[in-house]
Amino acid sequence: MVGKTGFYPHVLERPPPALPSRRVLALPRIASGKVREIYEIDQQNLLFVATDRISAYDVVLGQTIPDKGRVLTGLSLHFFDLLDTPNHLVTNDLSGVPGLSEQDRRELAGRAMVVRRAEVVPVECVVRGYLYGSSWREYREGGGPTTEHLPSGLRQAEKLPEPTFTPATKAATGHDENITEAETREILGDVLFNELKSRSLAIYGQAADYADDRGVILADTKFEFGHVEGELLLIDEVLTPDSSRYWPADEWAPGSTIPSFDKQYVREWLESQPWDKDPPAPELPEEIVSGTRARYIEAYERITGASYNDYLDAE
Ligand code: PZK
Repeated sequence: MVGKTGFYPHVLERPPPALPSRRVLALPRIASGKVREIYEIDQQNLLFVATDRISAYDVVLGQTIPDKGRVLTGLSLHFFDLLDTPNHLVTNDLSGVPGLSEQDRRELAGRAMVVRRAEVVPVECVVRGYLYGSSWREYREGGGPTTEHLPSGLRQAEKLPEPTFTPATKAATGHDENITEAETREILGDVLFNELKSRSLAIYGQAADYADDRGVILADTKFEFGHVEGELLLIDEVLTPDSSRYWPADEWAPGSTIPSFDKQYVREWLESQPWDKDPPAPELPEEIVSGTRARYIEAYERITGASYNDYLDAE
């Protein structure tokens, strides 16, 4: 897609400061993921930070993608605003966050959000509109938790008759594990299950229609929810390329693999290397880093319809 619609020289002209891979702020860190971190501000509020780290084949690479964390945060903010669903966002204005140095504020600008601290629901709310990834593997191998409600005869990447709610849990290995509807109801109870399913399907439907209008397919996505004072809020990052599978509509055809918007460049280069997918991954050449950065920025601009430079300038 970048190859067809071009690079963004006006964006690439201004290389941003690269985010050091794992900065420790003077705030307690309460959670650390492969590419994101959560710090405690106070009893009610957390600081959610998207770093520039990137993972591929479940391995965090040694190089960062400058601006990736800002692109993902910009997309989350865009969708929190667009979706009419209660969420954990308090503000992206960090001026009221105590204990940050001037350097912290510069580095965090555009990549951090103040969010309400919630009681996290222990199930990943995955919605799929297309048959791909782990669901396609289950289907091809005779069926599994995500294929319970599917007809036979579907092909890889085929559009499902209707979007499906296919929850997963964080297994001890750190990998997500798909679970059946019965297992999910066991964990959540029927009332919460039904609420999460209808909220997740409604949000997916709204976002998929929105993406469709921009020539982008939202193949699947993963939501997380949490409770604050009895209210069920959408939390975490939302509808980013890290939590979702976005495809350029003109590159979709059922019956084959589809190149993903953002990481395809990295994956194809890694595939061309003699590497067994055990860490560490081979070092990315500069042109793969800059090409991947351009694709994240293109994803931001295509999905939001706004200029990434304008996002940076507003921060
Ligand atoms: C929370 N995670 C997952 C995300 C990580 C881990 N609003 C919230 N309140 C309480 N807890 C969480 C959230 C949110 N969002 C989310 N873990 C805790 C996660 C990012 C990085 F290391």
